[in-house]
Amino acid sequence: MTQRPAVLLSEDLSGVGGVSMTAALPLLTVLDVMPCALPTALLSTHTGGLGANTMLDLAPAMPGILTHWQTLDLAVQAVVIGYLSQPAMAVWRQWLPRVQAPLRLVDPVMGDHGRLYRGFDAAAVASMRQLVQHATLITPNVTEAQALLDQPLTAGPWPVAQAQQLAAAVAARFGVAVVLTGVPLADGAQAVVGHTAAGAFTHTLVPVPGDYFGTGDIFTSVLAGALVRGQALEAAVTLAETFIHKALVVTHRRRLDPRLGVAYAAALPWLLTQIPPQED
Ligand code: PXL
Repeated sequence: MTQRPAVLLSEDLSGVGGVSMTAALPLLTVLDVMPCALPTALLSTHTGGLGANTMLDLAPAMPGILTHWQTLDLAVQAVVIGYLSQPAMAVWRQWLPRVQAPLRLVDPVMGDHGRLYRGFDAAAVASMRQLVQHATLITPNVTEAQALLDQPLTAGPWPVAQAQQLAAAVAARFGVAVVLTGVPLADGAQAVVGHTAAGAFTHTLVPVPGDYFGTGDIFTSVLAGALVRGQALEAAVTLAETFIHKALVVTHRRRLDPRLGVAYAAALPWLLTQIPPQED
């Protein structure tokens, strides 16, 4: 018997809103890896504009789940960590150094557009600074990169050179590869800036209007899946960007409520042509 490469995915399960697990699990499955889902909290919705969400913290259950999984001989090729509340962050600060996986991808979800999300404060940022040191790759947006570096949060727009410096500074401080996402540029375009020990790259894209929830979670899932399926970092970033763009074009054209996430089904056939399922 063989196994698909396992991707340990740990973030919240928000029932409504198209973020985190609900967005990520189908994508990992489509990319023909085996998601191992470790929800960190159960929320009625995400925290961004759908009213008074409930939140059940699942952090106390996480060590037991991880301990059980260690007995299963899973071929864990990647750990992918997204939105975490502080108790779950504390669990991962202890466990991430112990998990053997070639890719440890932390999306340091904390804020956007120059502001921290509801529920995040200086203590959460300090905890995240410790966690990202144990990652191999992180995918902050500009606000999160500034928070990690203890810089004042600004909304942009950004000159490309300054965004490249920001990515380089985060990479140097935490000793990780960085993909800085969603950088707003003065001409209305957006940049994605990669900075790794092996080199740097900058992509610019024309953004789709609207602020759709789950975009970063989808980007990270496709990136992780593509990396585990053997793509090089820059190619995997291009794939994730292109997928999200195609999905957003359709979501926008259908006039879907941006608070309810991205309707990415129409972009899946394209994704499958880029990374087809394995046959044997
Ligand atoms: O998509 C990021 C995200 C994930 N999970 C929760 C959120 C958000 C963004 O607001 O609230 C619970």
